[in-house]
Amino acid sequence: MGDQFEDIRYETGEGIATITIDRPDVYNAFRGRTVDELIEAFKRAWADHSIGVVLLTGAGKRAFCTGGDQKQRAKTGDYGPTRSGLFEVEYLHKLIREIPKPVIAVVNGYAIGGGHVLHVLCDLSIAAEHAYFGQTGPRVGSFDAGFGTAYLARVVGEKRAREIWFLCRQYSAEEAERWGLVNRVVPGERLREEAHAWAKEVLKLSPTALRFLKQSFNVDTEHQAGIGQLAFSGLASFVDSEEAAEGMHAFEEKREPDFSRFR
Ligand code: S0N
Repeated sequence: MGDQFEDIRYETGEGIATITIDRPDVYNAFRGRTVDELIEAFKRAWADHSIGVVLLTGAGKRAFCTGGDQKQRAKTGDYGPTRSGLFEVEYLHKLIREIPKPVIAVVNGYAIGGGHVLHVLCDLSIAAEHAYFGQTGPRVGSFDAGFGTAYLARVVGEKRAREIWFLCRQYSAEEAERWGLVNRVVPGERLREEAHAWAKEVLKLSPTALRFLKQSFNVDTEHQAGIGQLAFSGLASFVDSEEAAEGMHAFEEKREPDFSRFR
């Protein structure tokens, strides 16, 4: 992969690493390659001693990230080729938690499905006023029942987390702020500036203190990685089922799925 990123951009300056998912044609949905590149970028930011904070965002104004690339999935039944042969989104989740530097989600539009999980796992989230949040798995034939459920419930509470997954609605940035799902909402044109201001505040602080604090926050929910492992094993079987295929094809055909025969 070297320096050649195709699906993301990786930029550094003034102590900040900015990782941008750069697939605006599919609303910054990720395929296997995207996940590989995100992992590489987070590792670089971890290893680079000049970097104190990481910003994760999406290209364009429409989407932060809309999760797994459903067009790729409809075409090949998976998320496309990867370096190792594994689709390593679970490892990406762990990396966002484990990189010992604050990670800020800069939510510039839709944060949906697996893209919603990415922002939830970031330490802080700053959103544009026009951003929307939600999970879609039960509509498109997938689920993230690890950090995607358990950690989400820690963030917004059980009732709200269950609502998010059981109804698959979309929530406005204003509502997300009210629920404690994001830290701050600003007009879209001020998003970048606001994110940089937060990053600069972080950069004034002791990196060692921040490292210990982040790790101490993580300890309390570390067991959720095990739940995630179990859930991803289940998902690997589920995605090959007729039920999951109904969700996948419905998205591709731009129609409502009909799961009634699977009840
Ligand atoms: C974001 C939504 C609500 C925006 O709606 P809007 O504004 O009406 O725009 P659209 O016309 O729908 O979209 C614009 C163009 O972008 C394409 N597009 C959008 N999202 C995706 C996507 N995720 N994949 C591929 N293409 C996407 C549209 O098709 C459209 O293109 P054109 O103009 O060519 O038709 C709306 O777009 C929406 O609901 N998007 C889908 C969100 C979604 O369901 N995401 C997937 C959720 N699931 C996951 O993320 C699970 C993946 C996963 O985590 C996983 C992990 C490990 C192992 C396995 C899995 C697994 O699932 O298999």
